[in-house]
Amino acid sequence: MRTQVGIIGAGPAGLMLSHLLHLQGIDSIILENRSREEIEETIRAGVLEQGTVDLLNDTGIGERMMREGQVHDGVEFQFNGMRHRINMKKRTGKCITVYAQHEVIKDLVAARLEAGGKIIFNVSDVSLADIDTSQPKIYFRQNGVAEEIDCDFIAGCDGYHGPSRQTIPAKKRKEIKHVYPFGWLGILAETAPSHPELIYSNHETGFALISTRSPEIQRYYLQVDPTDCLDEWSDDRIWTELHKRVDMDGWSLNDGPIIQKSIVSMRSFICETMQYGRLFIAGDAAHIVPPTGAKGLNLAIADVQVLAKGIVQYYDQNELNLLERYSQICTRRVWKAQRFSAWMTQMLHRNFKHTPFEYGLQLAELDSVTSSIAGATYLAENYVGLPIEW
Ligand code: RFL
Ligand code: PHB
Repeated sequence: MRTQVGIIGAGPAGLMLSHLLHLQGIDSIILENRSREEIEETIRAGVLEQGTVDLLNDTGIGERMMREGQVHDGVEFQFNGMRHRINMKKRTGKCITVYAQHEVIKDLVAARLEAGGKIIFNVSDVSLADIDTSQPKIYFRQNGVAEEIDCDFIAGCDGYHGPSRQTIPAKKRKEIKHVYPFGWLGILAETAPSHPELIYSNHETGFALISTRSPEIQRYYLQVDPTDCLDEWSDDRIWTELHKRVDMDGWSLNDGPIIQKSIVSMRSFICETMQYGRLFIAGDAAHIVPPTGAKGLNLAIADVQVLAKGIVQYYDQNELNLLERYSQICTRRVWKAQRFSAWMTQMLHRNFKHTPFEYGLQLAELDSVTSSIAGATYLAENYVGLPIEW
């Protein structure tokens, strides 16, 4: 097989890249090691930055998001038994939209297939070769049969565990990691929304986050020990903890049947260089942020916006300038998102090793940010998404 851009991974990064390239007449093939059903059902992110929403709309795939997604002008922070609202719209002119990642995936897959795009699902043994030449290759197996794709560029959009990043020689990549002593237990519950906006709560027994998915399904998260197992968290224990961390005088969280639960650990990771030869890595393949800032999917989409523009510049003008700056443009913005995500994580989670003095400072920081126009504007600017600095 031959294509202009070989894309590994049908997550938000790979699918959006293929879509953007297609709109500019550039051909790509996506290789995905899971099935279509699996990628369309995996529960992950929920918050889309304004820039992500604008891109989906501008490229013709925002219709269902505009119908079913929920636009939030503000976000709430709860601590010391009080709630404080940050009006993002007023502070920045921008909003966030709550629309599940797997719905974005469904919309992108449908758009690619409808336009004749090629996504090969259920592949195995993907490996990359000749990435430092002008004709890189991807080897893989489909139904057990060995196949090869020759391409001009490879986009490694295969998440943290995919093979792309590992293909960059170890000496040429610097990997920086940080592990937080926190985990998130996430649930989907069948009940009506409890509150019109997201609530991030710092309670003395731990962090909790109230989010939503639809008028019928709600998404809640609890800070847990990252080594906890799901069988230690009965539904009763989850509801007791959630109520304790978010209920207030005269307000109680809606509960209902729990239809999904999972635990994730929290870490930051960044690979410094997102390019080697003709290989460009994007999204979680290149960086991971803790979910407290709601940035992961949005960073993946921003990366491929830069990459697509660089590839278009190459084919249109035979000019490599933007592609050569890809890594620098993206990592600068990724570091800012890392900082914001680490800040939100540290400010909102209960660190049980903290002294009473450190806990007091943490609450005072939340108080300072939410009670100052400058503080609230700063948080809101980052939350709704920073611009790409080309
Ligand atoms: P993905 O989504 O992991 O997609 C990578 C794809 O590559 C495939 N793959 C391979 N394919 C072929 N061969 C191989 N050898 C392969 N190895 C892997 C995988 O099957 C997969 O389909 O990466 P991408 O596209 O970079 O997207 C990143 C986002 O998925 C991720 O950052 C977000 O989900 C993070 N995240 C959030 N991001 C937000 O922007 N807003 C949020 O509100 C938000 N909330 C979250 C989150 C992540 C969470 N978890 C589960 C870690 C909440 C949670 C709980
Ligand atoms: C979600 O709705 O899944 C969600 C919301 C906010 C976050 C992370 C995840 O910070």
